Amino acid sequence: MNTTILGYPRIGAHRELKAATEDYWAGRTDAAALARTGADLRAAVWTRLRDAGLDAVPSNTFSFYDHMLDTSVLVDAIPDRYRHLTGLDRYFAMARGVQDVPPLEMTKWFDTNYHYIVPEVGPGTRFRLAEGAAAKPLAEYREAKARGVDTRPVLVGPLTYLLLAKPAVDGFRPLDLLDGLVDVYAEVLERLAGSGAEWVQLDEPALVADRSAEEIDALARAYARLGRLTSRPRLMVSTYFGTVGAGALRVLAGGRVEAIGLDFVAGPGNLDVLASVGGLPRKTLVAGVVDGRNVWRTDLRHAKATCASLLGLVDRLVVGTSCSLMHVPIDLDAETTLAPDVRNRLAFARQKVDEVVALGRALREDVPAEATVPSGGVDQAVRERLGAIGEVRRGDRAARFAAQKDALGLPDLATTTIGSFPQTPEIRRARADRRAGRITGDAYTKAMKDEIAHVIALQEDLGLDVLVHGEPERNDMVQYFAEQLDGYAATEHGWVQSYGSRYVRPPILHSDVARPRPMTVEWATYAQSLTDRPVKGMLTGPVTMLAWSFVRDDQPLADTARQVALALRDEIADLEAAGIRVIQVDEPALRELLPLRDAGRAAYLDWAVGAFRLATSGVRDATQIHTHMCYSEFGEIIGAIGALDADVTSVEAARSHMELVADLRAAGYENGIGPGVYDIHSPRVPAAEEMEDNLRRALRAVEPARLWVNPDCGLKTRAYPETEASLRNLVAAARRVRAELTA
Ligand code: THG
Ligand code: ZN
Repeated sequence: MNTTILGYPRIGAHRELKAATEDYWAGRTDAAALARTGADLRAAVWTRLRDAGLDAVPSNTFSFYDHMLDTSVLVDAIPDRYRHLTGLDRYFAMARGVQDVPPLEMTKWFDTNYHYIVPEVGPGTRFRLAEGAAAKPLAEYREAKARGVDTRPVLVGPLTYLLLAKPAVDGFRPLDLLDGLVDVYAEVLERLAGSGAEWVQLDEPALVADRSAEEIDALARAYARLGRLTSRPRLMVSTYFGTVGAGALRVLAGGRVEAIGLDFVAGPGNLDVLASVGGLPRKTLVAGVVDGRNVWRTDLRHAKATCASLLGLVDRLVVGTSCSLMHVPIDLDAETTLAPDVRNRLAFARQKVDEVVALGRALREDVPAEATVPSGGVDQAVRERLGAIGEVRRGDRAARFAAQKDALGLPDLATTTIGSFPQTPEIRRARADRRAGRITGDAYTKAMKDEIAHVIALQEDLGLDVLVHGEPERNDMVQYFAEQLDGYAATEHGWVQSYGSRYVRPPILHSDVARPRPMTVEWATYAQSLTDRPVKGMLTGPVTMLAWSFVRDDQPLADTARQVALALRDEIADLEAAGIRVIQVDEPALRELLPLRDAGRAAYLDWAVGAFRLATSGVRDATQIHTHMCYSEFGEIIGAIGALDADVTSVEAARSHMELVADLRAAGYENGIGPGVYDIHSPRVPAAEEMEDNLRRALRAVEPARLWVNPDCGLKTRAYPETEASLRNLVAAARRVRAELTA
């Protein structure tokens, strides 16, 4: 092989996979129809990749839901609660739950916006190779071969699989199951060899995070065992999303695997690590020089130079992508509305395959490769303003607390919601009609204002203290702002899988960011005009605006974050001037961008916190800044929460029994806290007593004036009946606990 890619999007150019799975779940089609769509999608990818001229085409990159879940099924890591089910029913039950059986947990795949289904393994887990279609790498290899494409099956490597698994019982160590798991992988490899597979790709992205000596030993043991198999395909171990650890690379370089994949985009340190272990004089290096995670065209001349600098260090060089292309949209050619100067800078999955092929040819034939020097549009005014901004900090905490108490007159245990209210079919229809030009701007505005008036009246009736306008005008909290900021472009078809059948269409941040006009002021002031109670202005924070977009790579993320922050700072000033007294700046993705290695974390948190403070520090003491985060385990970032210096922070806490409140306090956080008192991710209506218990528990760690009462996230995915009932109980709970405190 001379050229390859590590993986390709599986959702289909027209989101065929989403339609097929959702039709199956709704009972509109049967398993055979779903299987047919799967087979068609796989065949289309294999033939496309072969016809594009790649020397080696991956298989088993398809999935009906998630490749980690597929791996759990492959090795029969099925928790007992799903054992009574079989086949697809069992598979989707593990992903989504069924009546009375909750699903497996889902979490972020490294630092991407993709979510995987977390394996659950414990003392009772006995790995064994699944049969038939569940032995998916085998089935897909044979299926591709029958269609005339000899592929390289891709498996999640055994070490990464166990390092990402969750113990079924406290104290259990998944890595203790390694030997049994490797036995199953050995069987898979033998069977693949028996079917004619020449290569297999084992993905070990866990090797780019900090790893203990024990974990490196486990790596050595696993690959020594697989390497010794007498009948097996050649082994390619791929790492991606960063720089591989020197210890891990030394093990792989000295071991029996035939090829190693390194990411030269997210892991610029890989060149040094490679040199430090003496190169790979007897192995193949798959050099990931085409970015699999971002949408920019590759500077082929630069990539060719990188490859050339590697040639002396390795036996053979293969040109590849930095990681699977599943993280980028499928085809730039499907886009019709992008400005030419932006479009010229872009490459989606299909175009990136062509880049890999072109680069392979340029190296082989030693012809010059085309240089692309990407550069975003410059907004001199924005740069000058940012250069002139000095220290960003708000006034003294005690003074702010007093000023806000005066200005807002809120009770102890103040009640509020996170921001969005249910997005009814009528609201979605109005937005779609507006996009399609079926209704006028005025009719759209009226529909939104009617909804806002309804949400305000409802909240007054419920007795909430700080109201929201409900965000009916927003599709996605990032897309909404991106559409209104200069420097951002939207795609029409640029879907990327987020989890299962849920996809996102990340906007593209290509140039300096500026705010041509206010973005939320009209809706917020309209809502405020309907009530005497404070209405929160609602914004998305700078880190989340970057985390959920494709971001220019021609300047440091920190600089781009400051530009977004400046636009938000202006928006906040306008909201304040228009009489909005409480402003929430959400940062649900703050933890997501945390570097995988310890070494980069302090610098990241420094700019992330700096951007938040730049956005929020321009207000008077009396204006209250809130923030919201969608998780309950803060881990490495808990200290940074205090540094954000928001007046109130709401978090998900219902499922952790409010322990988080004490954790935050212990980490030095002293401002207001709104631990979610109920879980909005299910339609269940919690009793007031349950929420009262949560509040009493929280009060052990925070004083009543700093405790806020709210659900754990926005309500846009819920329906009105359960939302109304739950919020009624929430207000009742707050009132009862307040009464206890004064008694
Ligand atoms: N916005 C963006 N990224 C995100 C989230 C978000 N990443 C993390 C998390 N939230 C992912 N969660 C979801 C939840 C729902 C959907 C997608 C990601 C979803 N998507 C619709 C679908 O596939 O049917 C399409 C939505 C649309 O029409 O825009 O429901 O909140 N950026
Ligand atoms: Zn949330």
